[in-house]
Amino acid sequence: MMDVTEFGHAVLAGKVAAGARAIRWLDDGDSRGAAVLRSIFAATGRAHVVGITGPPGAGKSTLTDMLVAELRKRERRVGVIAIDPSSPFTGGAILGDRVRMARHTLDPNVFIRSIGTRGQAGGLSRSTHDAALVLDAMGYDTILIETVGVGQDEIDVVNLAHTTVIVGVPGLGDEVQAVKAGLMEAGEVFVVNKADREGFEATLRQFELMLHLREQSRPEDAWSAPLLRAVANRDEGGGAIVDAIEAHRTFLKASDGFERRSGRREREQVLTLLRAQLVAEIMRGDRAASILDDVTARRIDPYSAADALMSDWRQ
Ligand SMILES: Nc1nc2c(ncn2[C@@H]2O[C@H](COP(=O)(O)OP(=O)(O)OP(=O)(O)O)[C@@H](O)[C@H]2O)c(=O)[nH]1
Ligand SMILES: [Mg+2]
Repeated sequence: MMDVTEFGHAVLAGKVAAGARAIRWLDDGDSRGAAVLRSIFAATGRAHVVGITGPPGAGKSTLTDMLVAELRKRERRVGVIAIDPSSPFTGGAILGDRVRMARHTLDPNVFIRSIGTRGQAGGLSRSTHDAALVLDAMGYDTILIETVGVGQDEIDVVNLAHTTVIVGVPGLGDEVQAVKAGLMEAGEVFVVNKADREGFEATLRQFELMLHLREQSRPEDAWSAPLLRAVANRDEGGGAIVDAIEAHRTFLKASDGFERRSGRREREQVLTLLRAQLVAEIMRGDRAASILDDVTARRIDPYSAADALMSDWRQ
């Protein structure tokens, strides 16, 4: 059994087994994960982190697979983090993703991990971020994070990225349309996938209009988000999407945007960890549990309960 320092070296040397173990430890909250992270952190901050998001079934995994192929043509080393959504739309996505990305599993320059969301309650962005750091330390140049754009957790995950690709498709119902409106704010590269499908032109025009309105509403924005088309299951459109992703990286690098985005992410991580530690500490012990019972029984209101817990903790 390697000690933690050796693990750190193995991660930095790009050893897949060590990386996978470190990600698992971090995900489980095992203290060895934090120790490995400590020893690799200084070497991180190089990878370009790219979020791929959109409604369920939009073809995100198929598209991710296509982007991996395109990035490999350009000799980039690629890490992929697929979020397995607990969303009722998409149960069992992991197996599908494995199949969809199967052509890359033997490529030593591609590393694919799935992260589960069940029972994570807000911890999804933390474990995704940790996994991205490990992949970064392992020397992957580009890290693609696939997530379904349905909930706040998923939007938080997208906020981890330097560059976000929003994937739309023809023929979405009103419900998903609303989700899309929320996502429109976040993206830097837009793709309408399934360009072979009926309704494609109409969807493209909707996106054009939304992007036009978006540009008008933020005249100070120097990045003009491109709108691209793809037929991911036929490997069509990947070149232009990777061009756009890399152009955005160049754009960020031309100012201090790249470091600023990563820096914001790390600082938020500190706050996330602090919140978790503080809550755990404050809630330790029987008295905290009995105050919560009092809230359940409506003997004390939540504000008074929080005040009581804080003042207990301060003493
Ligand atoms: N016609 C057509 N089908 C596509 C295209 N891209 C993907 N598909 C199919 O759409 C289905 C869903 O693709 P996925 O890649 O699993 O979609 P996803 O967005 O990752 O799905 P979830 O992760 O479950 O939300 C699969 O059957 C794909 O083969 C496309 O461009 N055209
Ligand atoms: Mg998928």
